[in-house]
Amino acid sequence: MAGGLYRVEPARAHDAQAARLADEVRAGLTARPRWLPSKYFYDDRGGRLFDAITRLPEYYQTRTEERILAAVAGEVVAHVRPVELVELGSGSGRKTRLLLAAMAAAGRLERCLLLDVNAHALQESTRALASEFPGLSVHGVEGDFLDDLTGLGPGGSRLAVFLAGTIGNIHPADVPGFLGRCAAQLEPGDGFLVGLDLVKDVRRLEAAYDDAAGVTAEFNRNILHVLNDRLGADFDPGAFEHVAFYDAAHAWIEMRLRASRAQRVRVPGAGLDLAFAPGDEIRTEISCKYTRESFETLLAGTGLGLDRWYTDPEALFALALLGRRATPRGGNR
Ligand code: AVJ
Repeated sequence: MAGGLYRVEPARAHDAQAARLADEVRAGLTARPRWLPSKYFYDDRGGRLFDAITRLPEYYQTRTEERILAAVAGEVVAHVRPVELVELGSGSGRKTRLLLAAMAAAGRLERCLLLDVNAHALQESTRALASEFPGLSVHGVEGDFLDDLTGLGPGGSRLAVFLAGTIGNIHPADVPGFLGRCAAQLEPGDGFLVGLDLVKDVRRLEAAYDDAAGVTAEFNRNILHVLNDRLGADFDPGAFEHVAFYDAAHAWIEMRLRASRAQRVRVPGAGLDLAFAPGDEIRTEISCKYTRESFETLLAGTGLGLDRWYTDPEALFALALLGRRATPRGGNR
């Protein structure tokens, strides 16, 4: 029970975060097509709904990734030899333990740094990890992986991980820039383990985002609850229908909310007064599906190279172990 040290701090002041939310919502809901950043799914209720998704029969991603990770954590740690684990978008942090245990077994575990948008989830997981791993120093940074990476500080003997296929939420055109910024927080020899959902049968993909129990639908509508809570909006989430489909040309799942009737919505915190016609849609998420080839293409010039590619027997999901190269050729801004 002898707990290690832990602390949580915001990457930027809370009023700056609130201003960013208002700006992003204003930009997204006045754009055509309308859209919202998917990081706003994850308030406490959204985090619980996502945890419920991970246990659905249709949502193969989490259990498959966990199986791969359990099999390869030791090899990843032996390859990178890290003293510090950094997790981007850590959420409830379950898979973090597998990696920390492998680092502890190698006798090199010192620090763990978690970056997540949900401060409560960070409080919970940092406290739990500090008590489970004696002597471990755990640091939580409340922020998002697109804007707050520099809050992670410099690398060195660092293994960074970005699991669950969350990189799929980033538009492929923005992935090389994102990877370059990740590389900038790493030193040569450091590792970056990335979870990727793979291209597969369309029915299997679509079922994973439109489950029979309706949990994903409720998760999707939760983003409207978040705008109600944080911006004083008066969305009626029940007046929006869950839409999820695979766009083969882009190789991504797209989730939308579709107005089921005409309605007016006020979003005072973003200064908006919106009119929706029946059938009007808001895009709430893209979740890109990769192949080894399509992902490797995005690595060029990022300062990261593919060291290992791990997958399950059915090739549903992959873990790509990237290594920080000594000579990046630009692309890290
Ligand atoms: C947590 C971003 C990996 O894209 O599959 C689950 C989120 N959205 N069901 C994903 C999600 C709908 C999930 N990630």
